[in-house]
Formats: sequence, structure tokens, C-alpha cells
Amino acid sequence: MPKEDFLNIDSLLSSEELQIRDVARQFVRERVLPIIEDCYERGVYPQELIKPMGELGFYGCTLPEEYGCAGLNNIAYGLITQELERGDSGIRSFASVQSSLVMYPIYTYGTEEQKRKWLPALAKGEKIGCFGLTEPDYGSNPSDMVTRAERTKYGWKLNGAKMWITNGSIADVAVVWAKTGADARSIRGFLVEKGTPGFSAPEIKKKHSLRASITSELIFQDCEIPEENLLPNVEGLRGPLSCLNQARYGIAWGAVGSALATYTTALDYSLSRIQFGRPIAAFQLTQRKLADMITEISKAQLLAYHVGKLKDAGKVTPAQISMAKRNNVAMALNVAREARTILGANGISAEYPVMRHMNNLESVLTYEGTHDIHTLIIGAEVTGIQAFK
Ligand code: TGC
Ligand code: FAD
Repeated sequence: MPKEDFLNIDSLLSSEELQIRDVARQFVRERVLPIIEDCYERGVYPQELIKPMGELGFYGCTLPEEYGCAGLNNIAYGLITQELERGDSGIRSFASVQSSLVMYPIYTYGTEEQKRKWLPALAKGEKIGCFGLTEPDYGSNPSDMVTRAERTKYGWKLNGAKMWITNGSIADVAVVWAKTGADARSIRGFLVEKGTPGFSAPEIKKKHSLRASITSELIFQDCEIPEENLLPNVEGLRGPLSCLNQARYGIAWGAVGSALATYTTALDYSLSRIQFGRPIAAFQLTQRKLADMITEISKAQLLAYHVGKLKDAGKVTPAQISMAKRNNVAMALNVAREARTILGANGISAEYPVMRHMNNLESVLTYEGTHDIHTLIIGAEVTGIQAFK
């Protein structure tokens, strides 16, 4: 019995999907794992991996080949995020933002010129993107955002600030959501290019989580945006929230990868660590922890797989994606915490990946809609009553 595929989920995957999964797995083993603890400790993103990940087709991988993308299905996309997050949530975050939050809106809501200009370069990792929705005072409730775009003779003038933006300081293009009128129905998306006067993106330091990931503030002071940088084909909160569906789906798989990393570490450790003359794996309390971990991981894999199949069939709902993101991230955090107990004092050491994953998952639990917000999205779906407000 393979130690991490208890339910033989591999038997559900096509040979192409398995091959893509294995390419991502090998990339993480060879390029990410040897350096990631050091990056985490120093608080830097390994930028030397950005182009190699593009060469392997990891960015925007479900988008069509005519824009330089791989044209894969959603199961393959999920398997890639699973393997990337097995390495580190920061690596998966980079790919999620580039793919789901930057390439997806340009592809879905952009002009043909915008697609030709940005998608092939973003797919190769030659250009980097970020996504600005959250503001210092508006996180879970983006409909009350205060960043504004006013019409000018030549386009738009942007004023406001975005907060907690992954990749912000290194991005060549920021997809920024701003109000053009009084309420959330006037929200529009803008492509703000690096170097635009009035735009700055200072990095947020002193994080205890997602340390191998760049997180920034975006500041706009009378920032002039040409008309051709408006995403013309969407208006209202539906624009940014539709991008979140793509990223939240990827996170549901990514969380499984993180859980596999901490579970397999704990399993291996429990078999070699001797106390009271026996491997700690021989104690019933340890076996119960391991049994609970692999059961929850297996259930999460099936959930992600099924939601992926629905997505490929064009039948998935946002609430189903919320269920997968909510369940799988909470599952991964619980698995990491149990794994840490199995490692004893070694559980807090950077010699093992467990605490790094655990700390990362505290961000993953909060971003892309907090655990509570996804609870309320599911609650609204089953009761028909919105409890947000
Ligand atoms: P509500 O009135 O429900 O909806 C407004 C309009 O949006 C539509 N809509 C959606 N469309 C597509 N997909 C979804 N998931 C959608 N949810 C809602 C809705 O149909 C409506 O459209 P229309 O045409 O009728 O106007 O909006 P609300 O203001 O009540 O808010 C609902 C709520 C709370 C669920 C929403 O605001 C929400 O999801 N809040 C959480 C915010 C969030 O997730 N932020 C994430 C920021 S990005 C990020 O974290 C990146 S981390 C990246 C990384 O490093 O990986
Ligand atoms: P708040 O919305 O202030 O929530 C605080 C608490 O209140 C939470 O527990 C929440 O669940 C609870 N709460 C709020 N409303 C309700 C309610 N109605 N009912 C019950 N409980 C409620 N954003 C981007 O736009 N782009 C990015 O690239 C990005 N990257 C990120 C990277 C990192 C490392 C982190 C940590 C965040 C990132 N975010 C990004 C921001 C993220 O999406 C927000 O942090 C998240 O949406 C929550 O917003 P908030 O932090 O303002 O918390």
C-alpha cells in the first residue's frame, strides 16, 4: 500500500495527469526542497524558480495554447498546485496569483491586445503579476472598498491603497480593482504597470507566515492609467470574485499537498523514533493520530477531485469551491498540528518542514476568503439566508 495514496486515487487519474503530477513533484523535490527552509528563514522568495516554473507550463495552465499556455484540464491544474504546495505554500501562492488572479482576468475580461501583450510573457514567467483587491480597512468585505478610479481626458486616475498583496513589489503588472462610482456595481479592473508615476509597492516585512513569499502594499496617488489598461468586459464585484473561484479551487488541492508533506514526515519519524524501547509508531495513540490524518487527507483528495470534475464539466458552483477550500485548508492545518506533536521537540525545528507548513497555513486559512467567510457562503447556500451583513 503506497503510504500516501490510501484510496488508490491514482487509479482515477489519466496517464497524462499522472505524468504532469510527476513533473511537478520532481521539480519540487529537485529545485524547491533543497532551498526552501533557507528562503523561509531569510524571508525571501526564490526568484530563480520563476522562469523554470514557466518553462514547465505551470502558469495559467488551463488557458489555451494560442496564448502560450498549456491548455490542461482542471485536474492537472489541481495536481500541479498540490505538488507546489507540498514544497511550500509560498511557491503555490506565486503560481496561484500569476495564473488565477492575473492571467485568468486578462484572458476572461481583457481585450485581444491585452491578452497578446501579457499572457505569453506571464505564462513563461518573463513577466510577473499581482492582484489587488484587499484594502487596509476592507478585507472580507471588498464591496465597501474605497480605492477609486476617476475618468480623465486620457483614461483614469487611481487613488487609494491595497494591502497584503502577494508578489506586489516584484510585479510588472498589477490587476487592481477600484470603484468608478458610488457602489460596488461600479467596480472595474485596471492593469497598472510597474513604473507608472504615482504607483508604489513597498514590501510588508516581519511576517511569521508565508515567509518565502513576497507580500506588499500597493499605493496609488493620482496614478494615471490609460484607457487601454481598463479590463473592459466586466463590472461589479463579480469580476474579482470570479477570479477567486479559480484560485480557491487550486488552494483546495494545494492544501492536500501541504498535508501530505507533514503527514509523511510524521509517519517516517514515528517509525524511526524509539521511546520506551519501541518506535513511537507502535503506540496506539500515535497510530490513532496517523489513521485520522490519512483518513482526512483521503477525504480531502476526493473532494478536490470531484470539484475538479464538476469544474471541467462547467457545472461547479462557487459554494462548492468554498466547501473544498474551507475543508481542505482546515484539514491541512489540523494534520500539521498533529504531525508536530508526533515529532516532539523536533517538530519546532527547521530540520523538518512541519512548523513551516503549519505557519504558512495560518495565512492560507485567512486569504482567498477566511474560513469563517466560506462557512457563511455554504450557510447561505443551504439556508437561502445571507448572514454576512
Ligand atoms: P454579493 O452581493 O454576494 O455578490 C456581489 C456580486 O458578485 C457575484 N458573486 C460571485 N461571482 C463569481 N464568483 C463568486 N464566488 C461570487 N460571489 C458573489 C454575485 O452574484 C453578485 O453579482 P451581481 O452580478 O448580481 O452583482 O457580495 P457581498 O458584498 O455580499 O460579498 C460576498 C462575500 C462576503 C462572499 C465576498 O465579498 C467574499 O468572498 N469575501 C471574501 C474576500 C476575499 O476572498 N478576498 C480575497 C482577496 S485575494 C487573496 O486573498 C489572494 S491570496 C493569493 C495567494 O497568495 O494565493
Ligand atoms: P477581516 O475581514 O478584518 O476579518 C477579521 C476576522 O473577522 C476574520 O476572522 C473573519 O473571518 C472575521 N469576519 C469578517 N467578517 C465576518 C462576518 N461577516 N461574519 C463572521 N466573521 C467575520 N489580498 C489580495 O487582494 N491580494 C493578495 O494577493 C493577497 N495576498 C495575501 C497574502 C497573505 C500572506 C495574506 C495574509 C493575505 C493576503 N490577502 C490578499 C488578503 C486576504 O485576502 C485578506 O486578509 C482576507 O480576505 C481577510 O481580510 P482581513 O485580513 O482584512 O480580515
